[in-house]
Amino acid sequence: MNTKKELFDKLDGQDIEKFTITNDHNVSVSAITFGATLEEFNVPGPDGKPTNILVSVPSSEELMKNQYFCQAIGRTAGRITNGTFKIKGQEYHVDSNEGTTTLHGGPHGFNTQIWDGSFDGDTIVFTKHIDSSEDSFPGNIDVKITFSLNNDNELTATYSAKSDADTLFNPTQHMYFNLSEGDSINGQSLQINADKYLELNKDKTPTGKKVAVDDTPYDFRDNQNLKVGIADMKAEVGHSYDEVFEINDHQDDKPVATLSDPESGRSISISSKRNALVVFTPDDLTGTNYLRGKGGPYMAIALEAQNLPDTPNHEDFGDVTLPAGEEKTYSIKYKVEF
Ligand code: FUC
Repeated sequence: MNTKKELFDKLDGQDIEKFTITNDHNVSVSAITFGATLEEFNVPGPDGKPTNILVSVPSSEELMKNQYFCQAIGRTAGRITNGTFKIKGQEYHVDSNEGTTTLHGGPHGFNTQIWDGSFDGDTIVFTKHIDSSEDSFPGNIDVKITFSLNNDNELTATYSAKSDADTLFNPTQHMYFNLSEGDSINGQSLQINADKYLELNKDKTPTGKKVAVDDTPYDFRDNQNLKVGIADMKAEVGHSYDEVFEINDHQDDKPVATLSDPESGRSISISSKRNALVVFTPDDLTGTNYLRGKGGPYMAIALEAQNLPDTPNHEDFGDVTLPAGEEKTYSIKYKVEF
């Protein structure tokens, strides 16, 4: 194992640092202090040469303007209807950033923050104190995000927070993957351990209804080719994937989803105790060159392990409350094979 710290660039006069961990199999992970963003996840291919399997934006300035590319998301992943929710009967309104909706923690979410970075042994550690006045959520919070890589080729992201008032905490990493050497995900396939997905309103907030995936393009239980899935979605639903899957109860050591690319032989399995996975296959990235200098429709797939969004506005969505004075930690593990 090997670690390296370097200057990535500058944002508003502040240094943005880049931290890299490389394991004994030539797999490496790099994260930058702006947005606690994963810049690189280099994984060897058939010829042994590592390729970055992430969409990666070359400057902090450009990253700010883009679609959360591989950035940390918090306090709450996904959409909160009207930026409104109740905790213990008390109603809160938080800032919106998509019409009346609060998306991915709002306008001052984790992805907009410059984090304090360091190494703890081989682990990248990002910390930040976020004041309630800054992001409009109740409670001043201390957040710690870590990224570690081991010699089993597992990248683990952890998110811990402690607040001085009851608040919400539902973080994720907005990963965008393309496992191939090419510029689209068409040949790749996805398996998801989900019997149900969420019905969404036109503005993509949940209606509260859970729908069975049986006999629909939402059925990824037996591995589905993404090109076929996207074509079926367009024909049957009218758009490509931007969906929330409810993850079935599962054993801790069983992945919730696996993305694989038969051509390069690479695969990535995602393990987490969270009850949701967001799948987003953007068709509007033409004109960007964030996939190894290329860009275009379906150049990557976003996979976001999280708790169901818009909790606590739906009774059976679970609980993402962070009670005052308690520390909560979530983790997401990405295991690559090649
Ligand atoms: C996903 C989607 C959204 C959005 C964003 C970048 O989580 O659900 O629609 O565009 O990421």
